[in-house]
Amino acid sequence: MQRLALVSVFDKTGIVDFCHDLVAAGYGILSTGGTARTLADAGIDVTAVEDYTGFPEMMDGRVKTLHPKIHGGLLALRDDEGHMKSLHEHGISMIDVVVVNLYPFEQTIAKPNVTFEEAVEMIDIGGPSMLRAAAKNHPFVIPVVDPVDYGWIGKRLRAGEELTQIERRTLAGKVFQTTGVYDAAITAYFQTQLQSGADTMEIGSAETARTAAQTGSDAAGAAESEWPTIYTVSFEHKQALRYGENPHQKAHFYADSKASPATIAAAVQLQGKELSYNNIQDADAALRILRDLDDLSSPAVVAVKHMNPCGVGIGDSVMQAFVRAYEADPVSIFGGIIASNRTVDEALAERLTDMFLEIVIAPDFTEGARTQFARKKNVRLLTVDMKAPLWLPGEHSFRRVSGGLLVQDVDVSGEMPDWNVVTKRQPSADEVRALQFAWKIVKHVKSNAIVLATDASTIGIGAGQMNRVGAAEIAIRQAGPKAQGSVLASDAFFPMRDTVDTAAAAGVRAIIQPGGSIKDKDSIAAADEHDIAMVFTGRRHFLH
Ligand code: 93A
Repeated sequence: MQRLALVSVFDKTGIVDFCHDLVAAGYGILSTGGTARTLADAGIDVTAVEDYTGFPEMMDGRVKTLHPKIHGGLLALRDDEGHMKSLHEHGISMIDVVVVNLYPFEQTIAKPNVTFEEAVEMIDIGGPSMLRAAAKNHPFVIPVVDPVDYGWIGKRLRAGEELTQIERRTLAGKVFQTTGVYDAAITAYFQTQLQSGADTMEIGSAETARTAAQTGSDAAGAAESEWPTIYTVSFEHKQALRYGENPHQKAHFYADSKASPATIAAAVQLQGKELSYNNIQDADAALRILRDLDDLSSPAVVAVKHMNPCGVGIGDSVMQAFVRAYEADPVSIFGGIIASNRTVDEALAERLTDMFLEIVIAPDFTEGARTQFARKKNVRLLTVDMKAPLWLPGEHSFRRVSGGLLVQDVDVSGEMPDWNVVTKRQPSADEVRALQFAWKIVKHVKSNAIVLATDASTIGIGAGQMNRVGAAEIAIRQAGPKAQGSVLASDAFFPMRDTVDTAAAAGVRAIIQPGGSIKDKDSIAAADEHDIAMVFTGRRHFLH
């Protein structure tokens, strides 16, 4: 019996050559309208699907291949007597190869001024059905979705060779990947259309902000009703990771296809081992801190361990910034990540190669710096564009909980909120600078968080404590004698006056915190007693 290939492609590139191979390999060709014409024009003997099924293509092509004579021929198990009997009874031929590519849905919606109806018409139904059927039955049917595969498959079949089961399974996997991505694009598009009156706005991705920026609409202020009923997240596979947070956890890295060049997903690695799961998280944390310091417009260096900053320094030069970040906590930086907002030069590279570091991130490295790092092959060097925005307004962050997904706006409020001095003493100019700096850092420390700082560096950081005074005690112990004359930032209000008393005893001179506790007046009284200047920001920065 002659073998059959079913060919139905939107993109006709390469299809004639491939069908020549199939014909030479002894296949008969079944094909849909436009494809059949292309093949016939090229002199290939082709049977129209409608002639084979006895049903015309109808409804403007919406129904072309959706017929049991097609799907029976694709899905029948060749080694199942019952299936073979059914084929015979209904006059169905087995189809051995399926070559399909889909209506270009994504390209269509990318065009300006496309209506919803036009977009919907570009949802391919018959194509994915044939591909999925062939992929399901891949031990017997070869599914070909990617024109890249035409060449080698044509050559093998022409040579009279069978494809191996591994090859067939690989091709089937490609099908499900393709239809999965296709459906994800449709899902995302429908989500954007769920919003009342919005033709072009998308919820829940960077696209929201980009579209909003283009249209001047306020995506970040989307009303409650505009959040989708079904929240779908779609990221593209970027890389397999050796393992997750721990060696027994498998892990992969997925990226936003439109990730800003400022993100860790777009970082360029110049040398070193592959990034690990923990590296990616830590590097991301470092970038987030650095970018919040942007408006200080000074060279800044951030050291990160376990997603918390362990030292942050600013200075007149990148070296000075590094020394300050280092001296903030020379112990914790061991095995950490260093991120700089300025080019790393040879002198700094020399210092950094003396230490054990996992990663160094910067917008650039000088030749001399690269040569220095070349001696330490394991250190991962990353460059990131630090001019492009890291976050766009309206972007969301996600946290998996058992049985659900928490979705919230990213805490992008890096700019200083209006603040309110609540004590008798006003902060001095130096203290104001230090308070602003400490406030930017405390936002990035796991809660409960306390940061002690000068106007140029952190000096003590208390992270992730279950009570606030405990976090303060850790920060103060870390600062040691440097606490004298420093400022303190707290990510959330003081539930009682104990943190102020503890800070005063260590020599802290000014405090910044959100305020809002019913016991604020006790904390204010304590600050006044100790002649501490205290500022309320009215904004909390929990980070868990
Ligand atoms: O409108 S459809 O979803 N209905 C179908 O029954 C059907 N069968 C094949 N689209 C369908 N196709 C698609 O037509 C294929 O996936 C392919 O993209 C395209 C090829 O059409 P033509 O051969 O007429 O150019």
